[in-house]
Amino acid sequence: QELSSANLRRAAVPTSSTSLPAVVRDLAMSTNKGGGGGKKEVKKETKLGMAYKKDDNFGEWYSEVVVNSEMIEYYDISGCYILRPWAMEIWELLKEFFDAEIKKLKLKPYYFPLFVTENVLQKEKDHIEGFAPEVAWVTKSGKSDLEAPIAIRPTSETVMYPYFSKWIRSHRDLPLKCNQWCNVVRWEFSNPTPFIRSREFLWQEGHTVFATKEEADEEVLQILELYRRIYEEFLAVPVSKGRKSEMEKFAGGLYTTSVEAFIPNTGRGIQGATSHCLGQNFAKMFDITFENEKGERSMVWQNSWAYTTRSIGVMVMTHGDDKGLVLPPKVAPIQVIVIPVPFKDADTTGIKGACESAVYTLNQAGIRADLDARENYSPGWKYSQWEMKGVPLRIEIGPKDLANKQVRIVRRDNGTKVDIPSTDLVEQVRVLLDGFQANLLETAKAKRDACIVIISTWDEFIAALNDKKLILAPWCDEEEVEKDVKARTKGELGAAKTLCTPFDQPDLPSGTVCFASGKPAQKWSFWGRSY
Ligand code: 87F
Repeated sequence: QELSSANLRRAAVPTSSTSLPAVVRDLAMSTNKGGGGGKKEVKKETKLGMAYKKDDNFGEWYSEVVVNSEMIEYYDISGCYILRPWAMEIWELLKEFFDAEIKKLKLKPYYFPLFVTENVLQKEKDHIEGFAPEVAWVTKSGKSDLEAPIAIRPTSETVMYPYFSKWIRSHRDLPLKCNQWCNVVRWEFSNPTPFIRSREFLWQEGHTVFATKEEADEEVLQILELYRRIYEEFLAVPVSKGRKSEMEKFAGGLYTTSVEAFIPNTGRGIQGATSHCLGQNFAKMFDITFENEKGERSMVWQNSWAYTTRSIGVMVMTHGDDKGLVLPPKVAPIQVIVIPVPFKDADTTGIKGACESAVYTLNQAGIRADLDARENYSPGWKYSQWEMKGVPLRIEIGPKDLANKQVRIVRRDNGTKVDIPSTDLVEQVRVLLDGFQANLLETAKAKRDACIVIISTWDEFIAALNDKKLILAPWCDEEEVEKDVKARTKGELGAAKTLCTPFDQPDLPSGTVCFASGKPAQKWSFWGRSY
């Protein structure tokens, strides 16, 4: 099993390695070299599993969770991280869902090169200007300088669109619907955080081309709905769909929609994914035109949209607790971990057989179950490790369970235990997993909703901001006013800005004024600090 064999081997030879999961580190430092060991010792070790608490030191807690759960290994280039199977398998499950859905929308898979010439990148210069400091360049091969430096894609508009221009000739070539799964590099300078802000990350980028604005508008929302489903149905993270302000939208596009999540512990909003209508800006820049049915030259309408591995980080922040990660069943690489609990002279072989049979039965039913049969670890030690990795359900089978033809199931989210007859295994596990998934979303939504405050004045706004709230405020929708709010809230924690204008708008009684300018309010918008 990948789980920890390497770490376990390392643990047997205690070193100073700080990259070991805390439980393994503690084990390595304990006097009991055998691992597992006496009951007392195990208890002490499992307690030491997590050094930080979510409510006490959120930043350290987060780093500890992603490392100890074996999702992430830190790398020796700042802002770059190793994604281990526990993270990549989640990414693959999300990808499987999203790919199947966009296939229904007739998206085709592409792969464009990683590199782009300076010349082409500059074509987008109006919009690239703000982003320029983040572009990474290759200037040498071996010891010799390249004839001209080439950039590593921070996004692929400039890589793709010259070829869209070449491929699109007539209305019969439309729509063109392209999606690629790849890595991109943005050399960020503000504090890097695994998944949330890294210098290289994984994403899908969709780029589509239509003959009419109506088709483009429709697709923007279809994709946004898929992003909502990724967050809410898979990651159990509540999000708000909405539209970005003129200041926060992608400057190269016509309008930007997004799904926005909120992290109660830090009081920060976080953009979950974006779906842009690019309008005809890029069509002009890259000369993407077609001959319409009347035989006239016409400019295309374009969209682009993306979600990234950041989504995994948002999920970790939302559900994790002081014991480590908590995974929603729909994305858990292992949904059920089966642990034999042998006792002194009990029928060890019988217990192991019952465990194997439980795993087999669950796997046959399409449930991701696995057996932890490692003999050098005590059951208690295994419990903590699988709790740290966030596995939703743990099944324990001991002598009493064997005799009674039952299994004990323990939930990761609330620790409740139930004994169920082995004959009902699949049915009961299904019910528990579904309940677990629903409970995570409900709990997260209740926590998020408890942070939303509706304000009407500047004083209320500042009070709510200091109180780490997600602020819903009546706004005049003027760019100057958003700039002004940014300037007036600038500080160590970062300025407040609009997160989005939710599509789901509360009533706006006439006469309502903007909280910041006193002018007539045009809409309700979410405001706050953000990632
Ligand atoms: C960083 C460096 C260079 C964001 C950048 O959102 C360029 C850029 O164009 C850049 N950071 N952007 C905007 C990306 C827009 C758009 N691209 C396709 C998306 C979705 C996927």
